[in-house]
Amino acid sequence: MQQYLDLVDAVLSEGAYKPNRTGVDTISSFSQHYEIDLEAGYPLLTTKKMDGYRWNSMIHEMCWYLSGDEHIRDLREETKIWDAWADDEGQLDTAYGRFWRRFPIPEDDGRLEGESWPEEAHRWVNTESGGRRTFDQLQYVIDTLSDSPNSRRLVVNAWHPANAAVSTLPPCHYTFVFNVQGDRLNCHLTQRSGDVALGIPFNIAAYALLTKLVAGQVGLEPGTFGHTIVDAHVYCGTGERGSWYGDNLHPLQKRLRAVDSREDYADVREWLVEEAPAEADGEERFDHVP
Ligand code: UFP
Repeated sequence: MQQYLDLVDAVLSEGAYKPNRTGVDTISSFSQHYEIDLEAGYPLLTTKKMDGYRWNSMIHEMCWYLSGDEHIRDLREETKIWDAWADDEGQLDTAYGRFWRRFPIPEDDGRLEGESWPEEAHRWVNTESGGRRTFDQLQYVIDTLSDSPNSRRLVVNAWHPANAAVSTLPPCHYTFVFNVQGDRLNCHLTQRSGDVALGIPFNIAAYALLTKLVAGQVGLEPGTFGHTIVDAHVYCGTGERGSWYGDNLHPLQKRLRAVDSREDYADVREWLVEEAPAEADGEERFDHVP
């Protein structure tokens, strides 16, 4: 997928060396954007192994998002990708699907004078155990796509400031917006932080799937996926903790580690654009997905 190769190329050529909280340093660049036409086919990368366990994990993760569960008790039967973030009971404080489907509505005392929130009987409002009221953003978007496809308010937001401030892993892909042009359903994703080698290929696959699912639900064709990544980075395996991938380095990262100068990535870029696609022969890239 040319857009992905261009993205990696842009990060390596425009990016700067940047330490971060993980102790594994990155080459990082600001505000990368690209678009993919979903009508041209499903965007599953070939420069990275994406089948078998990885594909399954992506599907089950999406099912988990759609369920709105705040725990991974069902998900962890299928994939280990979220285990590290959850406790023994399967509870975790990263809330993608929970906020998609059950965004907390403040109690009365959160309102300003004269301000109103949807009433209990409203179709997108649910009352949960303990009397907490929540808002189903995904259902709102799907219903509104059917009733008013030209709406410019088709936003789903997974960022809750109070949760994000204390969460072990606040949402990386934190807001998406649907937009209809003709009979095409476009989706724009904003991601605050993107690991170009490991996370981004899954993020692309997941949102392409979501767009196809929603398009099918509301009788539209999947259109363009637009992706903005605020901090787009490649972990270069240097830093006090070395590499957190152990021996499971992406070939791109192996190349980066071999580069002496942190300023000169020209040969890595050349390899990436010219040789990496040819090397994508189904070889096992990672033994596990952390
Ligand atoms: N990351 C992704 N995509 C995801 C996800 C995480 O690229 O879907 F959940 C990466 C981005 C970053 C790290 O390298 O995980 C999260 O760290 P931080 O919270 O410091 O941005």
